[in-house]
Amino acid sequence: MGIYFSQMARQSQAAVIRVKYGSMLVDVKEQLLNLPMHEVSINAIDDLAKLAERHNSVILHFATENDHDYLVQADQIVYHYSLNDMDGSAVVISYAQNKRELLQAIENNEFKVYYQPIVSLVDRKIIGVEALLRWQHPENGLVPANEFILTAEKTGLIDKLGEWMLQIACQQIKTWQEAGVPLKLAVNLSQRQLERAPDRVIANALQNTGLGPDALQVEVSESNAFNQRGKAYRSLQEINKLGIHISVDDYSGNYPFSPLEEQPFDTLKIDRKVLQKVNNPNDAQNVHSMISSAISQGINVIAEGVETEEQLNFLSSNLCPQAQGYLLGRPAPAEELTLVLLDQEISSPILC
Ligand code: G
Ligand code: MN
Repeated sequence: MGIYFSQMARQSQAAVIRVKYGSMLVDVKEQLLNLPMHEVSINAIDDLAKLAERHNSVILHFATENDHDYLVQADQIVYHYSLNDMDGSAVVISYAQNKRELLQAIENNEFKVYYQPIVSLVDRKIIGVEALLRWQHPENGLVPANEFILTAEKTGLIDKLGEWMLQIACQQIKTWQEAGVPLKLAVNLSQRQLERAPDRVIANALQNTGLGPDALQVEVSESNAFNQRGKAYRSLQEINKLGIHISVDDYSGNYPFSPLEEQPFDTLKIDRKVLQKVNNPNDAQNVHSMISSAISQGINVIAEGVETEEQLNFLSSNLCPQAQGYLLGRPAPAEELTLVLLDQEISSPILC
């Protein structure tokens, strides 16, 4: 058939959704768009699908909160079909269908927890891991979280998935700790999860697995960490009371921070997009200030998305204490990481 739909949410994460085309449900795949010169409006999605077929092209789907734009690009023309959520039956069908698929996947044990190393730049040792959800799809292979998390959020399945993942990850860290590897665990919590009293779920996971609260670091978005009037903010205070640490994920400097005692988080994770710009002297200066002012106020810093030696050198020379990224370690299943961790302990055991 050769027709794929692509969704690249303009502001939020990209996700795969399933869209009805004729009597079929078609998978949405990611695709980059080079905007051409002319734009033509199309009145029906079926007409757009026919155009795509004729030009042997893909349909791109962009979504903002309420609007969906479907585009076909051919011969320097972009054909454009616009859909509002109010009449977005295609989108509604896609969520219902995907929810069934996700439920099935939970039942079939197709979700896996991967762990990405967080490394101390002082001695290059792995001091923690970030738990990341992956879907081992029977046909599509390993699916990263950003392709299904949107559906999981919209359908509420994230609650079930999040609870399951927390339990598995806490258990794994406890196992590593018992094998002599003193690791910390970072887990992401979305706004929806934060708004639904996550302290109970977290306390349960800690109790069931025997993991100490001090070993747990909850990662939350900038807006949740700084918006003191938000519903999520109260949960952060409750989580804090349990002795669990909080870090600001994808920190880009949009919100100024104050000293440690005045806010619920104790760690900033510098967004990889910020790190990608350190070639520019101005941006480098900003990152330098971000690191030094955080450290001087007792806030820990982890640089995310380290991919090159240059970035790593920059971080080391600017005294960034910790980092994470493909250069230092890709997300991996627990079994794979166990070998690396044990090896690390044998070559330089931590003395208690
Ligand atoms: O938003 P958050 O920082 O939690 O996102 C983590 C995601 O980033 C994971 O899906 C992980 O696979 C991905 N990731 C981790 N390290 C790197 C990296 O060095 N480069 C890129 N592009 N992505 C990374
Ligand atoms: Mn994260």
